[in-house]
Amino acid sequence: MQISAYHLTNLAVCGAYPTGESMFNRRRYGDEFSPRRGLSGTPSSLASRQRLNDPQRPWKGTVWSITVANFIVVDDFEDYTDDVSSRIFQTWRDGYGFSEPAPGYPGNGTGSAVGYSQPPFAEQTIVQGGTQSMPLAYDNTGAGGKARYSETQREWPSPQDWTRNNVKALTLYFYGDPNNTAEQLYVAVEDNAGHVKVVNHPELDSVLGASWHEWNIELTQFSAAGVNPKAIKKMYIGLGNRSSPKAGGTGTIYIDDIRAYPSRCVPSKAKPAASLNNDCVVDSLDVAMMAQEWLVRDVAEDVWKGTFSSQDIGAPTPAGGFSFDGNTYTITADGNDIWGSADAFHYASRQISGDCQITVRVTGLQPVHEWVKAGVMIRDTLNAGAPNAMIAITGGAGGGASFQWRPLADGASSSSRTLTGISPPACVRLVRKGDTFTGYVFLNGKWQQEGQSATVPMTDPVYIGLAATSHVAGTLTTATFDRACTFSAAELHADGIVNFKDFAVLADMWLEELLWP
Ligand SMILES: [Ca+2]
Ligand SMILES: [Ca+2]
Ligand SMILES: [Ca+2]
Repeated sequence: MQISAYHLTNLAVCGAYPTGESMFNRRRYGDEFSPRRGLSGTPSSLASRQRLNDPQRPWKGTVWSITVANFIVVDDFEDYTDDVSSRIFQTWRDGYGFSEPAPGYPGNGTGSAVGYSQPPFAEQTIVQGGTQSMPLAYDNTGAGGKARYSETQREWPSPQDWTRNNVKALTLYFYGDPNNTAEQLYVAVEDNAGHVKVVNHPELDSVLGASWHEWNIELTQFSAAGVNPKAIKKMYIGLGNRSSPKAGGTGTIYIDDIRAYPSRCVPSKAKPAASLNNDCVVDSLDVAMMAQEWLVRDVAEDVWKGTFSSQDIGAPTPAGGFSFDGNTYTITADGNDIWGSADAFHYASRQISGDCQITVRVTGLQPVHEWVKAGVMIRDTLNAGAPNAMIAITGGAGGGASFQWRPLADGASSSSRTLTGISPPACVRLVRKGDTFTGYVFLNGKWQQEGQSATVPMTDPVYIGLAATSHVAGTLTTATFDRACTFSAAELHADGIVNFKDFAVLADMWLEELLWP
């Protein structure tokens, strides 16, 4: 069952009107379309307006399929222009303010700057949806008070009801930059009685990632703090600490697609254990995925039977480190890169002979560079230019993961980066069979091979273990790992093989659905 959308199929359009509020007053991009008033109207009334392919001159015809997304658009940043009456920083007010139209706005006193100083004022390349997003520059280096945090606010002329259509969560997308100073990203809302609640993003480093991040906030976080969700008057987006400002740094992030959603499928927040295909319902798709894994067995990994020793390879400065607390393996690492003809990184490894494999989950990786790397490696020696093979999670580059290898000592490195959409937490596996090395990423519910296998001759014993490099000489990154990956998502009954016992668990959860919040 599709729960986040209306599907209209093959409806005859009996009456079409060229004027009035209609779905075609809004833009359509890709397969998604955002009605100005969200869920206004019923599927049949929406379908009866106009035909898809010419919003200016509607005619009667057949609508084959329309999907109307099930959310309220708070702001998608598509309506701002370079005209004096509709510039982005006139709605999202910042520290700079503006002079026209009169009487202008003197600025909110914080270190924020919304939009660019020259047209086009909105960002038109780095966008999550449509053709525009909001650049939000921050400068928390000021002398004190408001000059030490950066905030933009939007005020609605009349209070907004954020309970209509049963909405339960606020979602926004943001995009960072590894050159940013890490500052706390927050969203605050204020009701018409002046009650304000600030919600911080859970990760301080979130503004360093050069990719779009979806941030889901349960609306009860605001209402539980006394903010009336039926009368939202202002929304703030900021960086720093607005209640106790302290000196910080600078940077720029981009904001797009601020929406209010009813409960919906958010697999990263909630899904039934037996939904193998990363949606929120247990159905035939999951049976099909289990069939693909049928009788797959767990493989013993001897690497975990010993203890790791750790060292810097290639003499990076400052020195890195390694620790294990019984559950989490942590590496701090400097280093130019693991690439080219010589490497600089931190390596926690042990020696092993013969065919072997290692599987870990990279649970966190501080994104100090888009090519920061953390993953599993098998290496001939501990020399900087040693032959090696590695499957690494990155800071976003290469689709988020790279399988790479250096076949000859002090020779060039090669890589494969065909899988995309990968970010921590992510499971990776490296397998050695003879001189053949194969890298895998666990993606969309199953293990997927990254590119082709590589041939890297090595002499036993080899070094196998965990590796990380910051890719920024002089700057450390922190990578964390654990062993929470299963050999198959279909292993619902934990006995080391996918068989009827796992199917029994799945059948027991048949058509179970879990939405968030
Ligand atoms: Ca947009
Ligand atoms: Ca499913
Ligand atoms: Ca099993």
